[in-house]
Amino acid sequence: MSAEEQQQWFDFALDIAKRAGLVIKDGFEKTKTIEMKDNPRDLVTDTDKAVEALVIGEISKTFPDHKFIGEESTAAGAKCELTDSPTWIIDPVDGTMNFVHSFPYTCISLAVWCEQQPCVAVVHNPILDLTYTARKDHGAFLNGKKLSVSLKDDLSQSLVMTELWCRPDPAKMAVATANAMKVIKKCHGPRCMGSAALNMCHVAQGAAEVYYEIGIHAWDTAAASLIVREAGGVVMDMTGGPYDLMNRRVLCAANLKLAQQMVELLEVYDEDRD
Ligand code: LIP
Repeated sequence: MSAEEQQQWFDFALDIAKRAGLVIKDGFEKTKTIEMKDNPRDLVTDTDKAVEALVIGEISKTFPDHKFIGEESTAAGAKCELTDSPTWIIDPVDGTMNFVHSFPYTCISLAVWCEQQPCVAVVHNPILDLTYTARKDHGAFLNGKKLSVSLKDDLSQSLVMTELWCRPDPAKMAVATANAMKVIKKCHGPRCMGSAALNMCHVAQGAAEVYYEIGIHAWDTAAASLIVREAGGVVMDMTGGPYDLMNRRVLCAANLKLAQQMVELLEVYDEDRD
């Protein structure tokens, strides 16, 4: 990837994210057409589908050789495969449950990965007008203001973000519940807001110190993982191993000391890879 390509991809990503944001905002207060995917809490709306179609359609016109990994395309049967080619990884509406309830914590998450590394990221919440951006080696920003993670490195003084939802598998539910109980006792406060991408962006801006979750997908973290790292934070697997875009879990923190405290605290389980 050249510097010119990175700038071109970033400019295009920011523009299409803002255009997609208008579609999300238009649908936000309206009655939604809602379908259930894998379980009663895994939802998709007409807006999710319309946004992904808009984004892929526009990108394909400008970058016909680029590849895509999209939440709704994958749900419709498209292959979820990351190659060395420039790949746009799209969550058209992250926090769909929030969108369905008109709870203003929802966003489009858009990343470009090249040679299997993130190089451009945009996470845009059109309801609260919050636009998180990053280009590899160029820092992370919120509405154009440079971001830096929190300086706290003591878990007992940290806000820890995660999501609490009912896992149909009792063994997985037991792990998630045990983790939540341990975190509640050890941290300053837990926060569950319904969007992985925005949770990670709050770590990047220093509003929270940690986010972890098992059960997310590549499109949930593909953009925000770059935003956290460019803001000085760490992104890794919950086992302490390297971040794995496709393994359905993530741990991000303001610093390695906090991340290590979380690795020692948390149990993990495996999900089928994306
Ligand atoms: C959501 C994630 C969230 C997770 C939800 C859901 P979606 O993504 O952002 O972290 O807990 O189950 O996966 O489905 O709204 O794009």
